[in-house]
Amino acid sequence: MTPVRRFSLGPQTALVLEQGDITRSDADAIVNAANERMLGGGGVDGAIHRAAGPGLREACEAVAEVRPGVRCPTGEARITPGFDLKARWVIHTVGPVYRGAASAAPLASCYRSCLRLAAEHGIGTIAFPAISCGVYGYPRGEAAEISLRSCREVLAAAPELREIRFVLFGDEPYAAWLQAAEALVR
Ligand code: AR6
Repeated sequence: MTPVRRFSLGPQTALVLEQGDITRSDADAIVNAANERMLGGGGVDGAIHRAAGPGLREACEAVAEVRPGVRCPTGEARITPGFDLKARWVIHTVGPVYRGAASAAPLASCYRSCLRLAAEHGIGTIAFPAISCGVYGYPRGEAAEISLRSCREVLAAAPELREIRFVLFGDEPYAAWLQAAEALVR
């Protein structure tokens, strides 16, 4: 059995923590921890591109560059269809490379930007990975707290959002999010 825990993040929004592979999620939108070029990479980004098929790469290429080589600046988000995924949408965001306390604001901005896009598209369920917690080196416990605080802050602006899920890959990120939720959420 995959570990799953449910919490309530607001009057209409559930928080679901689960351990697993986000590419298999049936959420309306899954979030990709991308890089600024948005053309794929390793980790969850590579897994999402493989599972979504070549259409995702083409859709990412079509996203306008804001400056040479940058389609999505750190802390921002862009949306594409999900192609071969169960999810209808992929929301690509770019977390910060961890550099201590200065990284908190851009990480919080990722979560807010994703939920803003979700609200604009009437998305009911969104699944996040542990943004920045892989090669970008963010300590999991700090990232978990920032993620939950940021999501809770913008809930009021996303009235159609019924469920925010975190799909955590492995025991350690799952344990970090569970600890943060038990401390911060009812
Ligand atoms: N499902 C859910 N989570 C996953 C999966 C999966 N299938 N695969 C890995 N993770 P990372 P970052 C977890 O490195 O730190 C890429 O090359 C992983 O265990 O994917 O934001 C991009 O192109 C970790 O907990 O993303 C960027 O260049 C979390 O996802 C760069 O890495 C994030 O790890 C972004 O680095």
